[in-house]
Amino acid sequence: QEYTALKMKVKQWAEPAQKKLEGKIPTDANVFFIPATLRPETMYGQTSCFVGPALEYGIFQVSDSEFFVCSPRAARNMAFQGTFPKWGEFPQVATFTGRDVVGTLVDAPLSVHSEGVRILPMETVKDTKGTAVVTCVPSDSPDDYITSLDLAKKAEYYQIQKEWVKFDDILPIISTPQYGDLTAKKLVEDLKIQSPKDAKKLEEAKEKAYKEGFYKGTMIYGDFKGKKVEEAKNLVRKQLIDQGLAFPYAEPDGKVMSRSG
Ligand code: ZZB
Repeated sequence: QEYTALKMKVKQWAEPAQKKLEGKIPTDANVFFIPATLRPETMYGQTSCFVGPALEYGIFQVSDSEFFVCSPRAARNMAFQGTFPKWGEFPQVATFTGRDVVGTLVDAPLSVHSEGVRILPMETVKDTKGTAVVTCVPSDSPDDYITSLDLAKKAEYYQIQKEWVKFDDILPIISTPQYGDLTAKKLVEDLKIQSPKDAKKLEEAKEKAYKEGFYKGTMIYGDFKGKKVEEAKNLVRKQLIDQGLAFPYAEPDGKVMSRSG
């Protein structure tokens, strides 16, 4: 199983990021946050995009006008997968922490939120997996659901604006026999998950959501409405890649191979 690396174009930088970037990239450059996802069929339901506030991120130059934001580890991997023009090279033009980019407004391809979504902090993002950028789908990812709930409840503590979380009415995109139209919400409630730090329960919820969603889920939103998730997954992925909105990304250590679906 391979990740889909999504291209979320920056529309407006948060101020601290803007300052660190000054003079480092052309003013008309296109910069993209690159979340790695295993669920391309859920992209309609994106409401925000997470970074680890304490983690280090780089801006990497892909061409004269195109730059990617992700962890240096992920950029290195991409450099051996043909993402950058020169094999093995991943020119880094700027560095910042996740905290610096919180509040940045980015485009979320396929999302109902066509006005864009905000970069928000998620303490549990690991920089040993994917790109350390995680797109948030609270309808189908228990981690995203509980983190969004926590951010909305404690906006002040997290130094964000409550409106940035977009948690008020979550769009149902996949229906499953066991968990209904909002799989993540149902599992968080059933398993009594209280906080984004309930790691063990969240792992269980994620496994259950993956299984039920992949094998029993039906799309109830988007271009492939009515199709089984098993089939829609690759159709949405291909559509995103064909439109230049995503590209394949693999982890070299084979960890992602263990995941079915
Ligand atoms: C959108 C999405 C929608 C995701 C969903 C999941 C679900 P896994 O299964 O452990 O290999 N992710 C990616 N990178 C990271 C990271 N560095 N730290 C924390 N979380 C990360 O993880 C793959 C999924 O975990 C990815 O797919 C991403 O969230 C997140 F409806 O993207 B996903 C039931 C899960 N549903």
